[in-house]
Amino acid sequence: MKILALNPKDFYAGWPVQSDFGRELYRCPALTFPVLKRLLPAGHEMRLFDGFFEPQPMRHYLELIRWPDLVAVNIASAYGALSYAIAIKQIKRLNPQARIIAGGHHAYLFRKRWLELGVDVIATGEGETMFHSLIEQISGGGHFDQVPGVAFKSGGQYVETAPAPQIESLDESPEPDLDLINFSIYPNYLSPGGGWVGSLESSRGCIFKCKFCTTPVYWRGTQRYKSFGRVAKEIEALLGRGVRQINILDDGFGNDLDYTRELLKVFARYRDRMTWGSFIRADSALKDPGLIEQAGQSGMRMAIVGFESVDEEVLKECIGKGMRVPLNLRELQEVYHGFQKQKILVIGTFISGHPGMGPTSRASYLEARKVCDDPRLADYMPFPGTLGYDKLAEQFPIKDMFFHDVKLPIFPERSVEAFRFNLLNILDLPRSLRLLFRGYNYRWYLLNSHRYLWKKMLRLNRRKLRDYFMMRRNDLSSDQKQGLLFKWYLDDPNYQQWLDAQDERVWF
Ligand code: B12
Ligand code: SF4
Repeated sequence: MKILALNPKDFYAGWPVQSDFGRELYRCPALTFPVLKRLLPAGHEMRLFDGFFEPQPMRHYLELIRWPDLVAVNIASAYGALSYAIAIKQIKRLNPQARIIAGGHHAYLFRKRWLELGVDVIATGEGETMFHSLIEQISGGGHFDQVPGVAFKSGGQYVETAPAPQIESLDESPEPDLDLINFSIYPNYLSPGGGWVGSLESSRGCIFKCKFCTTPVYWRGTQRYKSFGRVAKEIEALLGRGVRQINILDDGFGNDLDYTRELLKVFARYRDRMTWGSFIRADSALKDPGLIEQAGQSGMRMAIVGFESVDEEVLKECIGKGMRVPLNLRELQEVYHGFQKQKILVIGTFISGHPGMGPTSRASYLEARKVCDDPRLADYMPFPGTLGYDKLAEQFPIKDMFFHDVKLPIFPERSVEAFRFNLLNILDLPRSLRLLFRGYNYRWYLLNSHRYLWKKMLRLNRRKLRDYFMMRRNDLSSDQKQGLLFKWYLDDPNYQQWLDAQDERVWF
């Protein structure tokens, strides 16, 4: 079979700021399909197209989606859901024989909805223990009910097989097939001298149970690790491909401090040939302040720190963050200075909009700015199936979370705080100047995020303006606005004809 692994183009790109703008900040290849490719039975071919980052003209894209017998997608987030839904409809129109399979956090949480939108089979968890037999069944015309960990429709009925077992150690996951990745679309941005960004998964899952997070649900509360030998082997393979920056993919990086210290020793062996970045919880750095120095000396140049809030009560009650050490603003500032000393760029992520949290104001922005180089605010996004959802949904009406745009309030009484906060961030000139003169990684990050932001903002068209003004209307609820977007993009034959007739470049 010919299999196309696909990240679709941005068919719906919110305006003026794209909701999944955050993806540019951590630009790197996902390892989903490089891992799955290793699990293919013999005789099948897989190609990967990363439409998030690869600037292919529409004509090539349309040829590409006519090519496969099977399209595989990883649907991660509500921000991208509409673009994925448009892509799925387009594949069904232009290549009706192709089957579509999907996995990932969002596909798992909304499996029934995705099946209604045209996906044929949903993988409900780990690919390592089911992908091989899924491909065998599809190519042999067999039945999906023989495959563990899938959801599909049979005779109009929804069917879900028993969950696929999880591998015990992450060393059992095959080494990613790097041939699948077009590294040239991920340029190294943490150090001068060129080269590419590569990705490394040293652990999978997370032991914490934050109320909003999909990770503990998707990975069933587990966190599994790779051995240090395996990590070193993957680093060497990446360096051999011209990679000079490694982005760690772990959701739970730093959770096991003993493991992390040893891992940093492995990274240190390669510090002359690579820099690296990672997500990390604020309390990991607080618990072991020596960790930041060790990380800096092993080549760390970027940390995305999940602060969520600097208020301990909010963290406990609204987010369920389960901090291992009490935190206060002064200590967090010290952690930030520790990162600064090591020339590690700190992107701080915060959350707003939960009904128990106060409104996020300009003062909150200024406070957030004290603990990081670049504060980013995201909406509190309660997905059905996550640990805090049911209780919250009993107390408050929540908008349909299948899709999200930062301009749509999730709870009726809230406003679009994240949208405003991130605009403040963009307009914050002193912050930009500080970044500009601090060092290569800071400067590149600043210039690249502005380049991406303005590029997307200037790509204005009639459709984007229509969406924007519709979303500003006060007489419609978030669900009604969302409904209109879906109608305009999924049910309008004029839009579909226009899309299928495109030839060269399209300004999404
Ligand atoms: C790399 C990455 C990205 C890259 C994607 C790169 C690319 N070119 O595809 C970039 C930076 C672009 C990105 C963007 C975003 N991301 Co992201 N991303 C990741 C990250 C760090 C790694 C993914 C990965 O490679 N994992 C390793 C592989 C091996 O694991 P996997 O993908 O889970 O795949 C396994 C199984 O899930 C399963 N599987 C998955 N898909 C499929 C499909 C099929 C067909 C099958 C059979 C099996 C299968 O099999 C695989 C092997 O077991 C994950 C976190 C994580 N640790 O996974 C977040 C994550 C997926 N991202 C997330 C988010 C929120 C986003 C953004 C919204 C961020 C933002 N604010 O902009 C955007 C959304 C983009 C969009 N439009 O959808 C969340 C999603 C959860 C959620 N909804 O809350 C995650 C889980 C991080 C988190 N914990 O918050 N991301
Ligand atoms: S620490 Fe991070 S990955 Fe782990 S449950 Fe909380 S938000 Fe999710």
